[in-house]
Order: sequence, then structure tokens, then C-alpha cells
Amino acid sequence: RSVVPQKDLESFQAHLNSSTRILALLGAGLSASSGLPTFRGAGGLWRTHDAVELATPEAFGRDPGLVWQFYSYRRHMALQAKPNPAHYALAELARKKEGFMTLSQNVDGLSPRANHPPEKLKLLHGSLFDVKCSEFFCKHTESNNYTDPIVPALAIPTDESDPTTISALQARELDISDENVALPELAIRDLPRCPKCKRGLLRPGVVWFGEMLPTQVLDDIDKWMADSKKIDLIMVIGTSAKVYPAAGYVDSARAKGAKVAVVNMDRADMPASGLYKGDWFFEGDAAQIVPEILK
Ligand code: BJW
Repeated sequence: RSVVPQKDLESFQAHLNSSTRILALLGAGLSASSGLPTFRGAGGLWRTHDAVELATPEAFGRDPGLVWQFYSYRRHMALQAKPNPAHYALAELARKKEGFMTLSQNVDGLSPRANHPPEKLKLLHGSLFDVKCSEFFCKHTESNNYTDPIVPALAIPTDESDPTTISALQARELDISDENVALPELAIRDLPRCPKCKRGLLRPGVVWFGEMLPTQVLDDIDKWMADSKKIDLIMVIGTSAKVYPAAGYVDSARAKGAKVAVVNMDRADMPASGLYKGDWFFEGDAAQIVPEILK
């Protein structure tokens, strides 16, 4: 059953069909229905820690063990999650429309796993499955490292006292996002170490606050923008659009004439600025709305 008002659906689809240069800006809300929590608002806490505060170089410098436990947990959850219908609908649109480009802030690997064409998917904030050396002088990086856990010490503990007969270890995993579950003690020597310089700790290949976004990604987007005399549409899906430079692409697209379609669970969460009010606001679960409006 449709959740989108017919009039909005028709006007949006008419515009989409006549559009040739289209952007989608994606955020954590896109993957919420796949079971992955967002950053802000409900679900933005990991144990007692604000998820946004763990996503900083300072947090890693202070307590690399805690930050690795956070990211190792998220790698594990992301690997268990499945892309939802919105990931697939966007991948399909990317295959169909020549001038379509997705800018994703998500690091969960769900768009790649939905077979989104890679040349039309720019990962603004990196990937949970890339790792790199944390030493400034060492440029070692590894892409698509899906080892889970990445080192034995980061294995999610299981409940050995669980009387269940289920033999699969997975069924007895403790939920370490619950602050009442004790985190295993970690020694620095047990954390992932750079195989190249042998000195630095490896860290997740994601972009933390105060860090530059990947240069190649920024260059590709700048080129796409420069090649577009006019941009017809930007879809802003499941993001609070509060983090820059990502959120700035909405303004840049608008400056080139783009209409803005917002898909979000919560109208009140969008920045107050008129720029984000959107020509269309589709309120609800992206996993349901995106396939419907892109049909
Ligand atoms: C649903 C739903 C459902 C829920 N369906 N919807 C200009 C002005 C002010 C500040 C700056 C500026 N330029 C740069 C800055 C500084 C900073 C910044 O932006 N700060 C602001 C917060 C004020 N930016 C940076 O530091 C960036 N780097 C940079 O600019 O480098 C150059 C530079 C360096 C030094 C000095 C100056 C410049 C880097 C930003 C990196 C962000 N990294 C993170 C962590 C990534 C790794 C990880 O995943 O752990 O990226 S933070 C976090 O926020 C993550 C996300 O990608 C990002 C955006 O969050 P997102 O996706 O929008 O999630 P939420 O939770 O905020 O929103 C979810 C939405 O979904 C909500 O609206 C819900 O309602 C909705 N929803 N369920 C549909 N089912």
C-alpha cells in the first residue's frame, strides 16, 4: 500500500523522468531498516558513548581499544545486515540513468553489496572495510578487508553459560552495544598492527571529524559538478544533512537549478534552513519510500 501522496508521487516522477543530471545524497537512515543504527537521535549511543564522539582521531588517540571495539562491532553488524529495497532501487536507477551519481556518507558497504555501479557511487566517508595505518608517515591502506573479527582479540564474546543447545556460536554472542555487558580487556599489542611499517596501529579507513575526505572522491565529484551546466534533481535520503562538506552538496546542486527531494523519517530533524525544506518531502522509512518513488 502506497505511503506517498499520489499528487507528490506524480509530480516527482514526472520531474525524475525528464531529469538527466541527478544526485542522491545518502545517510545512515537509508540503512536503518537493515538494522544499522543512525548517529544522531535514538540509537546514536554506543554503550554510554556518543557515536559521533567515538568517530574522532582524538578518541582513537585516547583509547584505541575502545574505538576498535566500536568499529569491530559495526563491521560485524554490517556484515550480518542485508541491503534493503532502497539500496537496490538506487543501484537500479544508477544503471538506468546515465547522468546519475550517488554520494554516500555511509560506510556500511550495503550500497556496494546491492551492486550499485561503483563508478557512480562516491563514498564520502570511506568504508568500514578499509583499514589504514594510523602513523602519519606510513601510507599503508587495505581495501575490502572483510575479516571478522579483524584480529582475534576483537571477537565478540559469547555467553558460555547459556544453557541453550544451539551449537552455532553466533547465537550465543553477547550484545556489546549494551553497557551492562562487560567489554573484554584489550591490550594494545592485541590490536591490529600495520603489516608494512610494523609500528603503527591499523585504524578503520573511515573519515573522522576534522579529517579530509578522500581527495579522489572530492575531485570526482567536483568534476561531475563542473561537467553539469545544470543539475535537475538532488535526492536527500536518510540523512540529517548536518555534516559538511557532504551537506554542502545540496546547496551546490540547488545553485545549479536542482530541485530537492527529501526522504526522511522525521521532518523535524532536517536543518531549519529553507534550502533543505525540499521541493518534495517524503516522510517515512526510506526502505519503503525510495523503491516506491523510483518505480
Ligand atoms: C531515516 C530513517 C529511515 C532515520 N528512513 N530516514 C562547515 C560548517 C560547519 C562545520 C564544518 C564545515 N565544514 C567542515 C566542518 C567540520 C565538520 C562538520 O561538518 N561539523 C558539523 C557537524 C558542524 N566536518 C568535518 O570535520 C569533515 N572534514 C572536513 O571538513 O575536512 C576539512 C577540514 C579539516 C579540518 C578543518 C576544517 C576542514 C569530516 C566529516 C566526517 C564525518 N564522519 C562521520 C563518521 C564516519 C565514520 C563512521 O561511520 O563511524 O560520518 S560522523 C557521522 O555523521 C558519519 C555520517 O556519515 C555523518 C552524517 O550522519 P547521517 O548519515 O546524516 O546520520 P544522522 O544520524 O545524523 O541522520 C540520520 C537521519 O536519518 C535522520 O535525519 C533521521 O531522521 C533519518 N532516519 N531512520 C529514512 N528508516
